[in-house]
Amino acid sequence: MLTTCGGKCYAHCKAPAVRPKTGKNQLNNAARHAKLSHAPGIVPAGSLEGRTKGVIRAMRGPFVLFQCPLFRGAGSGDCAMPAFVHAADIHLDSPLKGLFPYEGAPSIEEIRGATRQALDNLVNFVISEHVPLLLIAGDLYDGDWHDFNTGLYFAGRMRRLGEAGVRVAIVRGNHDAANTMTKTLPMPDNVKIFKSRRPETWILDDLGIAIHGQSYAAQEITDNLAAAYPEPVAGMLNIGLLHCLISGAQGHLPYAPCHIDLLASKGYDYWALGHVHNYAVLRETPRIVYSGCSQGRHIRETGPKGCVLVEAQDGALRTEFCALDVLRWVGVSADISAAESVAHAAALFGDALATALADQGGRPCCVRAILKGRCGIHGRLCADPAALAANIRAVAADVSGKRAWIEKVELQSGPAVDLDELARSDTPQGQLLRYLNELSADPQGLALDLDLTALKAKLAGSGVRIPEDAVGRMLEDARDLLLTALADAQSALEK
Ligand SMILES: [Mn+2]
Repeated sequence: MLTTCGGKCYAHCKAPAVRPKTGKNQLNNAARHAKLSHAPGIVPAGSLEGRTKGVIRAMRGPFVLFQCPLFRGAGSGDCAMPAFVHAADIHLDSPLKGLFPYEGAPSIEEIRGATRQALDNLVNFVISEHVPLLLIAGDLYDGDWHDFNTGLYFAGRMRRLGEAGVRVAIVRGNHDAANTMTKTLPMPDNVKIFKSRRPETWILDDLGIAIHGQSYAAQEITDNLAAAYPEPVAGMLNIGLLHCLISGAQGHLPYAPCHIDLLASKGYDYWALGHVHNYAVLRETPRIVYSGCSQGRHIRETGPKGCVLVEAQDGALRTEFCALDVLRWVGVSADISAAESVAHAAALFGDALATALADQGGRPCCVRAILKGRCGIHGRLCADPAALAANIRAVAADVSGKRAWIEKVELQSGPAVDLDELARSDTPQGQLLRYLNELSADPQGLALDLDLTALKAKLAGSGVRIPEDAVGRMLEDARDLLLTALADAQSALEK
């Protein structure tokens, strides 16, 4: 008989005995994988008819074993747990940006198709964890398919999940909105893509899960989609699946904007969000989560990327971030104030790189090298950026065993002189510094006659902004170069 657990446990007590329709082998597989803490029991099959569709069906016959393959083991608890995986922003077949090959860089072959490999990692993870449900919260595709291979690849992976008894719920986001995708392919039965006209609810009776979702009809959805999401289904684990920007977040396009309190007030248990590419748990109760993207694509997407494993037990949710990325973008800062030569600066960076790589699980990394500190050779570093980059790349190839790609070297160091004292001095350097200080006190760049109007017009609507301190930083670079040139001229005269 089906037992109950006082209503504390989501779904488990309502779970019918089920088996994959493809037969005995899969039932055996599923039973082997299932790690139920409840002892098997027997229920009449007639009680199992319901709205359950897809690959899972109630067994025919008068009685079936109460052996549900769809729940992960409960461990020490007294109820089996419905579990699911939340992913988003897979951007399948999106190119990686900012990787220019050079001698000693990792093999381009290894990282080609990184977004596909990350999808494979996701599929393997879902199967190996025996999770019955995968959610994808928008931007599965990067845009309209170049050809059908992108769709065929995805459908093939979904078929593999279907064979393992996994269902997949997908909403479209701004990148793969209904009207931007001109090509279509039928997806296997285990995949549900939510409609874009209005929010709908997908009820998975056997899991005790209700998923509410709505796809983007067009790229620029500025309505608050969440506002129209339906009421929660009583007695089920309710999940909101949504591609949106929570108001207040910076640096992202404001699509389907909504306030976090609105989501919290819906009465759902979990909000699976997409759009922001960083993993973030915005609220614990109810759990409101951005899974982040599954593979970083450029240097603004640094750190581990992956998915979220969610388990429900005794009415509470437990979430765990799991990395899936095959290539990681990392910013590595090194203090080079002790550097006495370009090679020495590169060696100091190599030490910092070795430390940073130890945390990346052995995967190849794309590294932005950031050099900081006041040092005597700062001017030399500024004057010959190609030599600096070559030294850094050589050290990186050495330290990483050709597993680290130097995407760019960013020099944030400064000269090892007291600039304030120098500015007060009656020297050419003092005069120069006083003039530059005047210029930097003029944030509009009027004295420099800087006219950025044309540039700003070109950038309008692209989401790219000119950093507010750009002029200040240019002046600092000019200062360091000029001070180096003056020092060089001085030492040449003294010789
Ligand atoms: Mn995205």
